[in-house]
Amino acid sequence: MTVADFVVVANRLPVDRVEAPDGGEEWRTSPGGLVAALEPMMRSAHGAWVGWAGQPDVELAPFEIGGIDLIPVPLSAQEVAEYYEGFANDTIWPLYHDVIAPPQFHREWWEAYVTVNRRFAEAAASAAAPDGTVWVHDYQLQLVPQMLRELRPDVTIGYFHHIPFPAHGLYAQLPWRDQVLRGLLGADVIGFQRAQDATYFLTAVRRRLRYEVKGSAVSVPGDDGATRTAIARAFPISIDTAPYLELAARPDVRARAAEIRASLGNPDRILLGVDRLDYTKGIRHRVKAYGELLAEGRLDVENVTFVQVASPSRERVDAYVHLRDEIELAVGRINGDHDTMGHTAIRYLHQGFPREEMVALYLAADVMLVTALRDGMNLVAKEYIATRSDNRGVLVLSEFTGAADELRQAVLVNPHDIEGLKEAIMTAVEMPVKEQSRRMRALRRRVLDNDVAAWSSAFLRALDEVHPH
Ligand code: GDG
Repeated sequence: MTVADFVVVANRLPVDRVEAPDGGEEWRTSPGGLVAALEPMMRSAHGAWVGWAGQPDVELAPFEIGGIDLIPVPLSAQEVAEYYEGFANDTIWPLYHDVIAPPQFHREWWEAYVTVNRRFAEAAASAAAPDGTVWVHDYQLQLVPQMLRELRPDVTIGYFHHIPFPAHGLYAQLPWRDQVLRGLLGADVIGFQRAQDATYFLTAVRRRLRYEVKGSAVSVPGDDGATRTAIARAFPISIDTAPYLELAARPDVRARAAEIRASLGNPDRILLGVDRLDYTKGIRHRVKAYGELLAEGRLDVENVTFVQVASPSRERVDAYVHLRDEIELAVGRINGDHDTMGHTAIRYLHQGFPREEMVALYLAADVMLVTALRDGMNLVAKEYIATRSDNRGVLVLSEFTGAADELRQAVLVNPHDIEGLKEAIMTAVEMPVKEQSRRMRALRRRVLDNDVAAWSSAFLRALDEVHPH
């Protein structure tokens, strides 16, 4: 049995099962920013990661990869449908993203969520060393902090919420609103992306549970009559900048960027969108605005192309199936109306790509369109900025992303306002080089000085202040 001083708990283990050279299967670490941020800590403290391996109905023994102990939590196919696709992705996700899609409330999904959260809490409780630290991640596991505290009152517990926390009027719709607040308050530090998210959470705590709140500190009453303090505040997440800087400087990646431009007919301007195909990302709004600019003759396919990468996501959830149909209908119409033999209006790619190709796309793009209707942070915006070492390029950024709190020199937009979005796209397309570099310089400073390592150390420092060992 693994006993670790530092335990990360997340829905997914940071590994993917891939085909081995001998035709069998092997594990490969998935190159997420979270792994990169936590890796040094995982190695220096004896670290373990608790999570689902991604395959239903498979029981796996703990294993080690790259110096990190991985502790798989099994999920049955029914639990994947009810806890993950159901409660996490069809109840909490839409509710917390301002009900852009209607959240589905089902009691069986909630029961599965409780059962699975308990399984994660038990796995973390057995993995943590006496007086160890456990860092729980994201909306799939909101009950784990309290469940873990009951099992292991000696451990220090952090929780980070990667998505928005909604205003009280929306949060109050959740039939299990009090249980979820109590679940989160099991943590010593509850981290959010933006100050606004922390404020909404603290308002819900005050209004629903009537606990005393002073600044970012909540007095949480215990069974024994004593109270403990939980801190709720913002820790804006970032990216691991080093691999983006390296890839952006690599000659083969730069050559690939030039090749992409050439294969699109070397247009004067390439616009780019990169998103999981998700209704929160505002892909329809950006396609609509762009289509109108073409129809009005303000943009011309002879010299402008829009590349939209929409990587497949949550394909078994109904709302995502409908969204894909809507977007593909809109893209098909615009291309039908405006394509010429040599030029396309929208190059739409419903595919995932390796990171090298993503960086080549970022390098090829003159304008990056991030028009989310609601987004916890949006890392794509930060990745684009990190790759722009020549200080060229323009980021169009929705006000409703966490990133907008930090990236003030972007062209900020309200994506619901289609006329405003069209103006923002034109401003970006026509922006003089001098203005581009003035803005990009400031944006790059912000992103390079505040990378994911700075984020994780700020969070762990706050945890240490509340619960010093
Ligand atoms: C959640 C919150 C918050 C996408 N397609 C491909 C690909 N990606 C990569 C991007 C980026 C990541 O996936 C997406 O991160 P985002 O932040 O943009 O959005 P979510 O997936 O919704 O993430 C969000 C985040 O958690 C972190 O806290 O910022 O608000 O919703 O890194 O580059 N990567 C590759 N191929 C693809 O096709 N290689």
